[in-house]
Amino acid sequence: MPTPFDLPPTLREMRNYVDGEFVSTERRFPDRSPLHGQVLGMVHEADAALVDRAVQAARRALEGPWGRFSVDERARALHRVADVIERRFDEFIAAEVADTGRPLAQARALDVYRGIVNLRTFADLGKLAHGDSFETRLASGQELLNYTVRKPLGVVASICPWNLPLLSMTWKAGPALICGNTMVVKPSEETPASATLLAEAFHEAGVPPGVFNLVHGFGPGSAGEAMTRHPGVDAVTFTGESRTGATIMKAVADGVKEISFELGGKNAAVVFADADFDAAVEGVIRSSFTNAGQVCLCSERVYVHRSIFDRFVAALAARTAALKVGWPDEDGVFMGSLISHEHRDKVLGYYALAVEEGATVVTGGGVPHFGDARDQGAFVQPTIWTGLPDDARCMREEVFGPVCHLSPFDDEDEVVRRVNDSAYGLAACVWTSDLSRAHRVSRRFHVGIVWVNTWFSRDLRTPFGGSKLSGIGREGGRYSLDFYSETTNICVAIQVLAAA
Ligand code: NAD
Ligand code: 6OD
Repeated sequence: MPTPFDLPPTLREMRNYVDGEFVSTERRFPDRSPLHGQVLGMVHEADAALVDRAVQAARRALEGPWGRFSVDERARALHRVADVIERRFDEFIAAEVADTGRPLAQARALDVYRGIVNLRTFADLGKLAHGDSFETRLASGQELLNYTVRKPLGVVASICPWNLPLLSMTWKAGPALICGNTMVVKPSEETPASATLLAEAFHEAGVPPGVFNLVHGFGPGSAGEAMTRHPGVDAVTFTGESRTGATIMKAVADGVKEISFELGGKNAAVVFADADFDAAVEGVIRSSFTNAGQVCLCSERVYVHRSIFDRFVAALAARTAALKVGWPDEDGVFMGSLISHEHRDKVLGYYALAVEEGATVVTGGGVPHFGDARDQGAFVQPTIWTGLPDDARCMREEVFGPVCHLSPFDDEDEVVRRVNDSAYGLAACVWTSDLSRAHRVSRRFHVGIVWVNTWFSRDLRTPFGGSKLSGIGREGGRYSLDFYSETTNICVAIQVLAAA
């Protein structure tokens, strides 16, 4: 068996990064491996006083050097950070894999790669941000020129989840910083490692102190809550569970802060009878089981046309049972562990609940037994259910594990209604070879993102986000630039009229 993954020695103590310095604290918590349950390193928890120092440093940087940088200078700084990540690629991979237990190949192709691409994309897009201008003639004859200017929102608090740690942090830091904001960033308590390396990358790239501050800790009663309640924070960008979003919304209400929320999902995939069968099977494998189902965009509800239902269930089950689960560096491994043993208990709780609710477990439904050290890891089997009614809890609540339920459907109106019958509204997938149908049903789904005959990849200039419990607002491309900017309209009289 290969050696269980550990953090690089430099990450045995993970400190906060405030005002350009790495800051130790008295209070520390362990970062545990989901692969073997042992402590990987100690994390220095920020208290409210350190969060306050971070917010004040961010405010000084906003009014100081960063505030005076041109957009070109900010873009160059972000490119330098991306260069450092590229140079230290293997350390970032090691950090991401040790914290999450995911396959090395995924960390390479998705997590760390997107960390670099996010920063570069927004560095370049920021230079294209522009405003509006309107010329107006009033009934009085008065002519006006209106034009808008973009300014930073100010100090942005960014609270991130554990499922795609580096991707989420850079997805927010790229646009926030290119728009001239400064930041206080909190990674999930489950994934402090790549965040600590990201702070090192900002330091090494020579980004001025206070522009990017990192605080470690938890939510309630810890750094997360202190960030949302701090009066010096101007905006909060949060990705995580819908329930946490509701708590944060209440915390920021008194300060009437700007918010952007990317929250949970209970996404559907719809397979029509005319779909390319094999492509749809592979597509559902990817959309249901990538990252062990711990992607907000994963399909947990799959609706398959009745005429191909039995064949599809059999094909998907055979493919699923053959998926390799194991250590991050095993040949051909598709799925690593879940994020933690606690999360495994939650997922296994849903596996048991589904059976109580009357599901047929087509494949999986438990933990794999390896008979070696992998039995210490937070692994679960990829799982397929059938037979649940649409109102079962397992059909309505986000499991956030490698599981999907397959239901048959008979016609288009019915399936659109069932897809939309959800408290969430993040994403959907459609598998069909009928182009008209693809366009027709896609626009009827109450979600922020629809993929047709594919899943996950998209152009980063497009809007990303969800409706209903899945979030508020859109990020991506100009949508991010708009969220992270304060827009002022300036209205100028072309002629100064006495009575105007
Ligand atoms: P979570 O809500 O438990 O935690 C997210 C972050 O919020 C963590 O950093 C946590 O410490 C912090 N936090 C928790 N309580 C807080 C509080 N009261 N005040 C301030 N901060 C607080 O989410 P998670 O378990 O880390 O992530 C998984 C969830 O995130 C899933 O529901 C998933 O669907 C969702 N998610 C959504 C998207 C999206 O783009 N829509 C992307 C990734 C993850
Ligand atoms: O692809 C992205 O840009 C993105 N923010 C993905 C988030 C996935 C959620 O788990």
